[in-house]
Amino acid sequence: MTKKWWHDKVVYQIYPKSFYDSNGDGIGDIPGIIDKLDYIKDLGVDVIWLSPCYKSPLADQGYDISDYYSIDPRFGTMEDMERLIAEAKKRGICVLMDLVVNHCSDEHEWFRKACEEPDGKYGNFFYLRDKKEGKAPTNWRSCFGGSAWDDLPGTDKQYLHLFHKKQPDLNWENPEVREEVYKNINWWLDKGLGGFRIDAIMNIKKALPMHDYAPDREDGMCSIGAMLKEAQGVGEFLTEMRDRTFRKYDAFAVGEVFDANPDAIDALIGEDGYFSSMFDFNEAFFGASEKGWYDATLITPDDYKRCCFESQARVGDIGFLSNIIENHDEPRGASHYIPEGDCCAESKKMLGALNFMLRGLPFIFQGQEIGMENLPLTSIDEVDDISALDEYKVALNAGLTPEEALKAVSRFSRDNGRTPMQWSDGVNAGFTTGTPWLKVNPNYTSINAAAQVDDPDSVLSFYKELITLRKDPAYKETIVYGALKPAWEDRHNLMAYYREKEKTLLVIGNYQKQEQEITLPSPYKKVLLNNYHDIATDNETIRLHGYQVLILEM
Ligand code: TEU
Ligand code: CA
Repeated sequence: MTKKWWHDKVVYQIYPKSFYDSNGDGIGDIPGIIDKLDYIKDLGVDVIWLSPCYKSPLADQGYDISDYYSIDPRFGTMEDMERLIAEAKKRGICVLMDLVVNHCSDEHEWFRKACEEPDGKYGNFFYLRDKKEGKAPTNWRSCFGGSAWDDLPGTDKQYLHLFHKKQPDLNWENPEVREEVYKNINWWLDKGLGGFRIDAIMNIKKALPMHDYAPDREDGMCSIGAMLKEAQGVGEFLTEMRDRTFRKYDAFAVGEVFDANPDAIDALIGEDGYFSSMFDFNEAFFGASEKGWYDATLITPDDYKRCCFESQARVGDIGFLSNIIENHDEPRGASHYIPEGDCCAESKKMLGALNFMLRGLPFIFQGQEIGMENLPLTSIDEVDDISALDEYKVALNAGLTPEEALKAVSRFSRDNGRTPMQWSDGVNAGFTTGTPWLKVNPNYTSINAAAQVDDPDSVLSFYKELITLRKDPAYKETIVYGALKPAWEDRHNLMAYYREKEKTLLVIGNYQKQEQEITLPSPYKKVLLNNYHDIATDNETIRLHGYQVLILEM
């Protein structure tokens, strides 16, 4: 395998709106990120990914872009962005932006022009169709609820939006659209970006001609999954995009790929893949139900282990997954993957280490490194996330009581990852001097960065140790390139695996509160990391404490 500059990196995802507010308007901003670069540097990461901060009406918090060439004034200016890239570079950190090109905003000038002249040039930038007997052209349900079609204002046509109605899908079949996208990507790469995280990218190819699919809920509609499965030829677009943009710059590109076909791994992230890497969502999507969030099955430690190992086996040494326990769309990993009632510093460290040591690129979402947790909801009025608001309705329609529906939504609401970063135990967790745009998690008085930064036993210090270990010249080759082999795979509530190359490392997590004993096949040489101060062992038999995690050199 040819070595690439990004193979050994650790990425930190920033959700700008909730990271740090530099001017007291309650909204995090780019100057705020610059203020915190030393914190990021100190953590040890070398790449930051910014969720969108382009000009946007923020109908979907920036994933609805109205101008790809400017920064939204709420986040700052283009000069701020350039300064961020330069200041990051001084610290050896490179910046990735979010590439959102499946759709734009209905406030983008392309869409406005399409409304003015549906049969003109810009009409062909979107998927416009005539109504079918007065109804939507197809029975597709948008990802955020309701029909994926809405009236094109001022016309008798409808336009397609796989997401929110303020996110019209771009017509990738039109070469002019693709040219616009490539021009924009290169314009940003010329500014010195390291690359992009690519949003909802597998959605760009639609099955044509468009038609109905079997309804999967009582609303008579179907999720877009069936259509996407039928769509053929996305690879042609992705190859073209790669060759016209990323490849020329040796940029890093990580795709948001759901439902990757196991036969397509090589095409996606192999040596000559469309992307450098793609996220592993196997754990995140475990238990999801066609019916909605209210019907989801909760994941257990054994399921978590199985999902991780399944993904690892599928990818093998073909390429590099990007491993996450959370992001801006997911619940907090600590709340989601640790059984209820067991969330504590030890279990958070265990989960962090088990995920971080997998083969692939570790991604850390802002706040994960201090063990931030889900936001307890007291009322649906506290919810901002458009997806959670829709799922609340879905749950009520299915007959759940408002209390039950709120509970279901609480568990998965995308707001969980979007509450302001908890910097200190000061006012608004030190995030803003104004009124935060989204409620601060009340646990900030105990969970915050200031309290952890000088505490060697904190979750934050543990993450720093994990990053230091990944960069240690003695272990780096093994941690980055080594094969992953599961150990004691059938043991209940135990997740363990070897990483093998120049060295043999054994990662062992006791995924439960109770102690658990294991007998090593041979004595270990060295303890590289331990979330407890001791190991109860005679070197071959180890009595693991509850949620103890060990990284051993064998
Ligand atoms: O997410 C794509 C996507 O499919 C998500 O909608 C995901 O299934 C959902 O959030 C789970 O609740 C990307 C972005 O990450 C997300 O923030 C955007 O809302 C979406 O694209 C549209 O741009
Ligand atoms: Ca601000």
